[in-house]
Amino acid sequence: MSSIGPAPRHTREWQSLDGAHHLHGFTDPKRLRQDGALVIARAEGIYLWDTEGRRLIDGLAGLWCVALGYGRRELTEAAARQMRELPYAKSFFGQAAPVAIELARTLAELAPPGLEVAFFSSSGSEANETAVRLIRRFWQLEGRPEKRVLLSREFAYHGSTALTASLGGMSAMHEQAGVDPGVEHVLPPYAWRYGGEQSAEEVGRRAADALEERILALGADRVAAFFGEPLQGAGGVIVPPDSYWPRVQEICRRHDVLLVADEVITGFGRTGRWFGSQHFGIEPDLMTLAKGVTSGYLPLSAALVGPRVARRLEGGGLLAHGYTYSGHPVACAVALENLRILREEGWIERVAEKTAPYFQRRLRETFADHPLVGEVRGAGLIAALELSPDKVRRARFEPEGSMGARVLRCAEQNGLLFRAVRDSLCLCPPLVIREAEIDDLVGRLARSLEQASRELPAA
Ligand code: PXG
Repeated sequence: MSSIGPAPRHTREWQSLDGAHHLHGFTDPKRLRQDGALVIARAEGIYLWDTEGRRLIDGLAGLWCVALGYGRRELTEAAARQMRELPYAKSFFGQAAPVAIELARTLAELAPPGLEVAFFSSSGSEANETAVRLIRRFWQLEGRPEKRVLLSREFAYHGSTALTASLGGMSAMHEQAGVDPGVEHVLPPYAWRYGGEQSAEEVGRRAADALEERILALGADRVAAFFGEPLQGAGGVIVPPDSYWPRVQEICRRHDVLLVADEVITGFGRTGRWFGSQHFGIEPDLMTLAKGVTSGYLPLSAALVGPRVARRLEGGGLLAHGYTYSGHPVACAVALENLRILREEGWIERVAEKTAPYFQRRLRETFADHPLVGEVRGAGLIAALELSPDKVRRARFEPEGSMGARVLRCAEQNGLLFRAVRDSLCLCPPLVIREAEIDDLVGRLARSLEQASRELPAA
């Protein structure tokens, strides 16, 4: 076999080179040097293999993105074909590649009505940056340039660029990146954490009302937009109750605040609908997309713009915004092929009808009564187990996150990867996961939770 890529090395050698030369995102470098990176060599379906030949279930679909799972040859071939034909084309100065135009048309067809115009970029962060740029331009053109404040929620994740780190609601990121004075955060509809005696529906109404109070306190004439993930992924899979989004929608309309749905995780079938907005009944003015649009095989993202903003921009002259890789033809070709497969093979219907109900039921029947599991929450093929040392009092582990990290370590030993956010174990497997594989995942998770709780000091 001809060799592609770097010469093989032993795991320890990879780890030592990695520790010396590679700075990782969301990783403590010193700790990584001690522990050594988990070096992944190859993947197929929902499984990864590390350089020791160990097989692991990818319970987070990479980083919430590998919708079709690994090893889909059609995606590889679409990329190779496009690379041979036209490996690069810009979208600046009125140019475009046919694949970029075709992808924009396809997204308009799949998206909720009205969201018919796409601005392409390469990451979720850039798509949200684009949304901010378009929103600011929109209010300028409306003759209301003082509408500039951006609202979002605690525990939101909207990216890691200088502005989107502020736009998200992650305190660790705020501590390092600062918070832009033009961004404000409000209460999320996180019933387990903030509910107390209140029902989830009441917390949903309270969180929506908190948004309105902030708009009123700032003055609606200063507020440009509200950004929200239909359900909050990286914040710990926070699923809003039914009371939340209709009220938020109504508040945004009444105060003329643009509503942006960040569908970077929830887009392309994760909830069992094409978009989380459809699942929760949201009618956003703009929508941002990334991750699942290419199943993560290549970087591509988009901001979709609804009719009100699109019409304004149309009359606004030159749009002074763009990225070198906007509408990159190879990424667009992979996205088109990924969307074709999702559509023609009926994966999203399968998630809605079969896999998601099975996944949610198996998690609930296995973990809901576990003494350390305060709550099992989720929608579609995304879920979290919120761990608590005393679920009646909804106590938190000390320090917060310690138990989540411990279960995660046990799970890796048991051949399962997922994400621990504080003490919420977050699962987001590829959409192509089968029922038997869900059983396997649930079994490994249960074993890991048992092992981690046995390590707990006696109360
Ligand atoms: N919006 C949402 C909803 C996301 O989940 C982004 C925007 C930013 O996308 P890019 O492509 O710029 O990374 C994301 C990304 C985590 C974690 O802690 C989650 C993401 C990224 C990094 C870490 O689980 N999601």
